[in-house]
Amino acid sequence: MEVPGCWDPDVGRLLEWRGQGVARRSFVTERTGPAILRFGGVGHTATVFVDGRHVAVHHDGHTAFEAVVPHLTAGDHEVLVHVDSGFGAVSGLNIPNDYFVYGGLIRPVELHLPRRVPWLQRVDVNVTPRAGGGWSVEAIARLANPEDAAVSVDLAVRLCGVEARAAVRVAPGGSDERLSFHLPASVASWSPAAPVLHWLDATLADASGVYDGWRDRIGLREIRCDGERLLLNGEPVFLRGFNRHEDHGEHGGALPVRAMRRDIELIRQLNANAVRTSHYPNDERFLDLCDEAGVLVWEENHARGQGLDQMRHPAFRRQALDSAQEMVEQHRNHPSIILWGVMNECDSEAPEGRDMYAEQFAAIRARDLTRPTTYASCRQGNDICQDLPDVCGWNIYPQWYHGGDPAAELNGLLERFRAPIGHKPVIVSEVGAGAIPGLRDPLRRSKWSEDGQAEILGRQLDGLLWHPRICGVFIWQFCDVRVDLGWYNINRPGGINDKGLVDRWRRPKLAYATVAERFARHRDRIERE
Ligand code: ADA
Repeated sequence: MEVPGCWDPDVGRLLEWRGQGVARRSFVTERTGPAILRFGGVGHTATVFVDGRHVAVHHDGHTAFEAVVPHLTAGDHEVLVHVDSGFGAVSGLNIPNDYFVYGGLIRPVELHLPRRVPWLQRVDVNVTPRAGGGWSVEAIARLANPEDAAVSVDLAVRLCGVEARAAVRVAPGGSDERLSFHLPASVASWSPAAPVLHWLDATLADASGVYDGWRDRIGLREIRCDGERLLLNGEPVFLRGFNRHEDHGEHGGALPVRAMRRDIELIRQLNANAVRTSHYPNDERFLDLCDEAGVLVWEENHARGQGLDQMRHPAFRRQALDSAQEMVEQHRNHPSIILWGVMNECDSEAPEGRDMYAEQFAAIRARDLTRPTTYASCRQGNDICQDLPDVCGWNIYPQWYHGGDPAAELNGLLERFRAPIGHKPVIVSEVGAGAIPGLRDPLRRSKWSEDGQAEILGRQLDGLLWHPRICGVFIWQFCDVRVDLGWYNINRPGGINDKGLVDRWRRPKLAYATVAERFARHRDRIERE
């Protein structure tokens, strides 16, 4: 099979295969030294062996991991990845769900053969604006030290023509070293209108010279809550967004970059400015494209719709927390990410669920205080966690799953949650309606028709987009997605969640024009104000 790729796309003999598989590949090294295998995402549990020796295990297909072999002799080698896409004991996050859990090496795999084991593992930046202009930058270098004794090294970080250096003593086991410096106001900031990116370069040197380096692309921008508003670089921002699954009629869950690029083009043509990575951390290459295009991202950890029983799965708590932590640690340098979300529609009614929400928000805040936190709830009146995030997100489906006026439903929730939310920003994190591509109804009333979807979405947006209390609406959803077999008969004709504005091959439905028009009108009026 292709890597990246999934073994169960829409056609082929493995269409229904849920379970175990083995990927095997030989490679040759020309000199003896360390080898690092980096897996962008293996769906969903990977156990990695090099030359028959176990080197790594990782749960969940939506975050990256590394397998390090400190000493590989020159010659022929074999990497073998045991992949498990099965539901059951091994994974608490992957269950039969309203999307498809694809199996295989769904994101890129890299083999690095450095001269020595890297000490400079990564550099993260915290960027904050300075009073009077310019930016304060804190660069946090994660250093490894596999020796038994402390070692002195010179750390240097360069960004936008400014260099910061320090002589640091790295304790055995490693340490985080922080360098702070300022950038002048003349350095271009990052915004959706002008998404300027800068290279950050870091090096590590000892008496023999530079022996390690790190390079990453960053952007200078600030996102924060200000009462009921979200401010981007000090200005209120309204999120007109799409929920997007990594799913495609041709590529399954392993989209090539050209397909990701196309999605971003379509999202921009729809006059949206934001994407929610429902319901898992996304491929880093998609986040890179969002950085470049100035698309704002609500990224969330993996978990969708687990009730209390499913949250009691012995692996759920640990794996959901790992997913949140790995997401922040791996993606925090992406300027496009402006919100960290957790556990879509899990049990936020029970005290046990509340503990898990609180634990995940604490873990995120311990790693990154420069972005607000959020989660999308469908528990409406019974939710007991609305006080926990910085931004509240509500999934509502007026006119689709039940009748009712969209603005009245939102007002009801605002009233109900008045005390716990106070003046926090509120986002409608999901709203939408389904349509079977090609099904038409000249009366625009029939459920599942393209006309009906356009009609309902129009009404939903007319009721919500202009509501003065909210700062964003995310439509469910950008593209149709395949669902698990277990969901086939729950309002999912053809095994598809068909609330997409485009189908699984990105062909637009009628509602495409409706949404593009509403979003454009909203954008133009906000810009005029
Ligand atoms: C939910 C959920 C989505 C999807 C959607 C729907 O609110 O968060 O994953 O299932 O509803 O289509 O009903």
